[in-house]
Amino acid sequence: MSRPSPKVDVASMSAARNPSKTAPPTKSRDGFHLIPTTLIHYDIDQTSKQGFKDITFKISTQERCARIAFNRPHVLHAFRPNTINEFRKALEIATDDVNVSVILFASELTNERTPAFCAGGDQVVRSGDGGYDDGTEAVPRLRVLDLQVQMRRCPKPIIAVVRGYAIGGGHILHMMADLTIAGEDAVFGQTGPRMGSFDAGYGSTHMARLVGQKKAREMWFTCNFYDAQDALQMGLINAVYPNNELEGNVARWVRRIGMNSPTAIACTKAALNADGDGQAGQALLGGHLTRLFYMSEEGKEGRAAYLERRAPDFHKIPSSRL
Ligand code: 1HA
Repeated sequence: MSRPSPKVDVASMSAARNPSKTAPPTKSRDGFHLIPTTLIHYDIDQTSKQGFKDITFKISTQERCARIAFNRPHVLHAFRPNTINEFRKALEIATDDVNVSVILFASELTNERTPAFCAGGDQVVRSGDGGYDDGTEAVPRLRVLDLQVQMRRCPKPIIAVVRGYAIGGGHILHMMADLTIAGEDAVFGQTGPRMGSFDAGYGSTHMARLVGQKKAREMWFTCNFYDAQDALQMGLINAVYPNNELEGNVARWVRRIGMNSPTAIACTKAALNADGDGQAGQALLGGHLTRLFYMSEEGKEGRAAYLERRAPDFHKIPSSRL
């Protein structure tokens, strides 16, 4: 089903044009500050349609944006197997939706509970048989590592929007997001070594790539917590805004990224991940490359020659001359 094309405020890019030929260089020349901070309106709510109980899932057609949010405020959005499986399904839908350019990971806040992005694995359903058991899987199982990989392979930028606690496995999910934008009440940390858990995968290695080896060891070994300014300083997050300005500023980031080339973004995301993801990372980057090559004259000549039962003549094509 096709939806109306989004009305992106491209004027905010050219409005940054300065007619002077001698104006001093300035970072505001990028026009970012001109992009509106009006809140994103989500016109499609898929939460009930998909039967989601632990998350909400909405799409804004206008802004080309999907929002997947934890919705277990009574446990500070700690996740159980069902939560993660719903997240995985919503992320798959958002990834496949050609009308979505940016995906937000967030949390639903209520006045009755401390603000939180996610407090990690739900310890109430943690099983002594390895994994977590909420009765939705045949055996104790928590597919959060699969969700992490799915986030890496998603060609669209994922932005974690963090209010309050991002702890344990919840902290790792924000690290796995491509960008993190936080409210000033955000608090980040690992608790595994204090309560009998650890993540020896991305939760360790990606953290070290983000904040460096010393700081990563400090976070894991001490289980200390860090506020939003600490996190910004150590390169764990991208930006901090006053709580009441967070949503509007996230909208600005969404609009800016939504204006940019989806292919350029997908390729740079794959490239940035490739060195850490080994052959699987290179394969993803290679997939983007092959898609582009199939659209080239050189690629098309190979197909045409095969179908026409003749030898290909690649050298007649200017772009083949390396
Ligand atoms: O390490 C892994 C994994 C590793 C490899 C592979 C998969 C993994 C999957 C998951 C994880 C982990 O996530 S391990 C880390 C699990 N998370 C935690 O250890 C954090 C536990 N929570 C806290 O330390 C604190 O709640 C807090 C510092 C975030 C906030 O403290 P505060 O403000 O004092 O709130 P608190 O009263 O503790 O919590 C509010 C309510 O939320 C409580 O429920 P209530 O007594 O009101 O009924 C509390 O029990 C509940 N809650 C908070 N976090 C969790 C939780 N319930 C279950 N599980 C939680 N994680």
